[in-house]
Amino acid sequence: MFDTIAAIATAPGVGAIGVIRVSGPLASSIARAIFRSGHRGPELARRGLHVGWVVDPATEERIDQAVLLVFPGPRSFTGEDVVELQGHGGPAVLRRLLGVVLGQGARLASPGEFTRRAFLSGRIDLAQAEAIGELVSARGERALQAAIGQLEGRLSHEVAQLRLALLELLARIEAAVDFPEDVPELGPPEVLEVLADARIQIDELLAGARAGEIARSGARVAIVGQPNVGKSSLLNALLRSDRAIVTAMPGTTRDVLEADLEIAGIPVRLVDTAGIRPARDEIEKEGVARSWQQVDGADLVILVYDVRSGLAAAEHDLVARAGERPVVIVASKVDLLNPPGAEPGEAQAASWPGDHLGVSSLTRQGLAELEAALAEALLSGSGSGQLGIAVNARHRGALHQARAQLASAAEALDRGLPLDLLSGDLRAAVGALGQITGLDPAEEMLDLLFSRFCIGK
Ligand SMILES: Nc1nc2c(ncn2[C@@H]2O[C@H](COP(=O)(O)OP(=O)(O)OP(=O)(O)O)[C@@H](O)[C@H]2O)c(=O)[nH]1
Ligand SMILES: [Mg+2]
Repeated sequence: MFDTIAAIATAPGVGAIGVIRVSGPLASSIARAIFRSGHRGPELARRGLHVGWVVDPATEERIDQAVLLVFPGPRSFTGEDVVELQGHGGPAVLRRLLGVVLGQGARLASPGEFTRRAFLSGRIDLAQAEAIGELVSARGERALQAAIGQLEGRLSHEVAQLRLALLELLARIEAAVDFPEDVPELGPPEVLEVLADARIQIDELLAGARAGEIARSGARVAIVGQPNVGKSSLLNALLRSDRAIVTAMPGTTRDVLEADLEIAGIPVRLVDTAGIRPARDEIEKEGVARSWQQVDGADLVILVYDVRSGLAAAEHDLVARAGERPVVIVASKVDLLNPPGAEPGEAQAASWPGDHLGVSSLTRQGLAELEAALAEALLSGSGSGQLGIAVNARHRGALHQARAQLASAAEALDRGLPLDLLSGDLRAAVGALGQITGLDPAEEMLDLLFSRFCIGK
C-alpha cells in the first residue's frame, strides 16, 4: 500500500484558480478533516463535486473558499482515492492549502509521482505516461498531435500487436519441440516470413522516430551560401521581420544569427550565416569557419544561390559537407529575372532546375512553396509519423534492440540451425518490445523517466 501524496498541480504564480491534488488511502479522510460544506462525512467520500470552505482543522479558521472534487479509486487518474481542491490561484493561499493537507498526514509528491502511480496501478502504460509529459511540454502543433496519439495508445497498440505475433511464433516453436507428435511442423520459410514482417513494422516505427524527435524538440535549419546571395533577406522574409542586417555589400553577415519560428507546426530555429568565400580578414575568417560548423549542427540545410549566377564549386562543397542531411536548394532573387517593363517571360520562368526552389524575398514569390518543402524535408521518411505515432529516444533504443534480435534469429535460421535455437533471440525481442509499454520495468528507469515531470503531474 502506498502512502498519501499531495502537491500544488497548477503552475507557480498567480492564476484564476489553483489546484491541490491529493492521492492515496488518506485522501478522503483528509478532505473530511479540512473541508466544510453543507455535506458531511460519508457524502464527501462519494464521486462528485462540493463547494465549501477549507479550514484549518485545529482552529476552524477559514483559509479559502474552494471546490472539492472527489474521485474514489480505482476510477481515478492514479487508481487510488484522489481528491482535488480548486482554490484561488495565489501563491500564498495555495501554500496554506497545501500546508493543511500535509498537516493531515499527506507527504509532498515528487515530480511525476501521480503519473507514476497511474502507471503502477495499470491505469496507463509507460508509453502513455511519457505522452502525458510530452503533452505538457509540447512546443508546437505537431508535437501536441503526436503526444495525443501516444496518449490514446497508438504506439502501445502497434507494439502490442507486434509483440503478440512474436509470442505466438515463440509458443508454436516451443510446442513443436515439446510435443513433436501433436503439433504440425513449422517450416523455416513460415518463420522467416513472420520475422521479416516484424522487421518491416519496426522499421516503419523507427522511420517515424526522427520526425517525432523534430516535432518534439524542433529542428535546426541553417541558411548557407556565398556572400550577397540573399541569405539574410531570406531569413527576414521567413520571419516576416527585419531581424538580420541586409546590405548590397558582400560579407555583410559575419556572425551566426539565430531566430525561432514555427513552420507547418514544427518549431524551427533558423540560423543565418556568413557567406562562404576566401576570407578577407580575421573576423570574416572566423565567420566563415562558423558557417561550415553550422552545416554540421543542422537538421536541414537551406543552400541559397543567386539565380543569375547559378551553382558553382562553393555550392557543391556545401552539399558535400551536408552529407546525409536534407538540403533544400533555393535559387534566390527570381524577381530580377523579369525586369520591370518586360513581358512576364515564359522562357525565363524555368531558369532554375526543377528540384530547386525559385524564391524572391523581395516579392515573396515562392516562399510558401519553400515553407512546404522545408516541412516535407523535415518530416520525410516518417511513414508512421503520418499515423501520428511518435517514437522517442527510449522507444527507439528498444526497437533497435528488438530488431537486432530478430536479425540474429533470421540469420541462425539461414545457417540451417534448428528452430528451437531461435527461442533465445525471440524471447529477447519480445522483452525489448515489452519495455516500450513498461512490462516488467526496471526501477531506475522509472526514476529517470518520471523525474523529468513537474511536481503535481
Ligand atoms: N531584388 C532582390 N534583391 C534581393 C533579394 N534578396 C536579397 N536581395 C538583395 O541582395 C543583397 C544581399 O542581400 P543579403 O540578404 O544581405 O545577402 P546575404 O546572403 O545575407 O549576404 P552576406 O551576409 O554578405 O553573406 C541586398 O542588397 C538585398 O537587398 C531578392 O529576393 N530580390
Ligand atoms: Mg547576410
